[in-house]
Amino acid sequence: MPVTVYDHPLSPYGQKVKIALAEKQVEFTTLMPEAIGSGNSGGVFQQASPRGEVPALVTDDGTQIFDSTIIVEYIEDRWPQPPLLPDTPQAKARVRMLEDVMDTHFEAITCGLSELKNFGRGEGPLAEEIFDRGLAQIQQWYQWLEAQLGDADWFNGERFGWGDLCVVPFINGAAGFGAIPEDALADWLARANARSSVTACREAAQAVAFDSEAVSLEAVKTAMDQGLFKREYRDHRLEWMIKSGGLQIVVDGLEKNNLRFIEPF
Ligand SMILES: N[C@@H](CCC(=O)N[C@@H](CS)C(=O)NCC(=O)O)C(=O)O
Repeated sequence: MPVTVYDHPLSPYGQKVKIALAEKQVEFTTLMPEAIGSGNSGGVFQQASPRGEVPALVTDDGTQIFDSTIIVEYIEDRWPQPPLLPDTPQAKARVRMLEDVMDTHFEAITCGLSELKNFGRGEGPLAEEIFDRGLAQIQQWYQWLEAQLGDADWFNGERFGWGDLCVVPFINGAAGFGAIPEDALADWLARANARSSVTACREAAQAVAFDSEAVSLEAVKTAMDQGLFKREYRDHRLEWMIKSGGLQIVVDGLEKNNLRFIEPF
């Protein structure tokens, strides 16, 4: 059954899905939706993911799924071996809480840092202040994560699994902004990054990040002004920007019409 993942290599959510499929040895192809980030992609992707978010999973039996958590749940049900979740109800719940924290609280920070650094939101000392606040928040989450890991080799328990694939893409993203983990978390990251499923995602992300270095911030800002990007500020992202001091950034984005919320679909 051919499996297609609509994806952007820099999306940590997309990476969760690709790591899960690779760990299960399920073959898949990736497609980058046209005009991703504009809210106007259209086609099969938009049908599968009416919020216009990557990842979306599409198979030739008509399966169309959006949201990384729901997709990984499908993958675990559809291809149960090897299991990605740990065995006990308590351990499963612990992993699901970890995933929720990474998907909402943690990603809100890295997404916000990207808005400031890569998309040119905000300017001058305020942008720098918000950026530093984000880095400090990441350090607090690193402490929480270290406590979650304890003495174990893996967040999932005895073997690499869901508890790890839901953390590693986000920490690699944060490290890209200079938030490098230390001690036990650094050791865990090195172990996780050594897995071929994770290495493949990092290489794909680095290839795109390298390309985008050729694109100047000025060019990105011009594209933003022309409405070519309309970035989604759903849920936790909006909360993060406001609570970290960026209310004016939200107001400016609404005025320039280069950020979006979800409409009924
Ligand atoms: N809860 C969703 C979040 C997916 C998401 O936010 N994806 C981002 C990329 S990291 C996206 O596609 N954004 C589209 C946009 O900004 O227009 C999931 O787990 O899949």
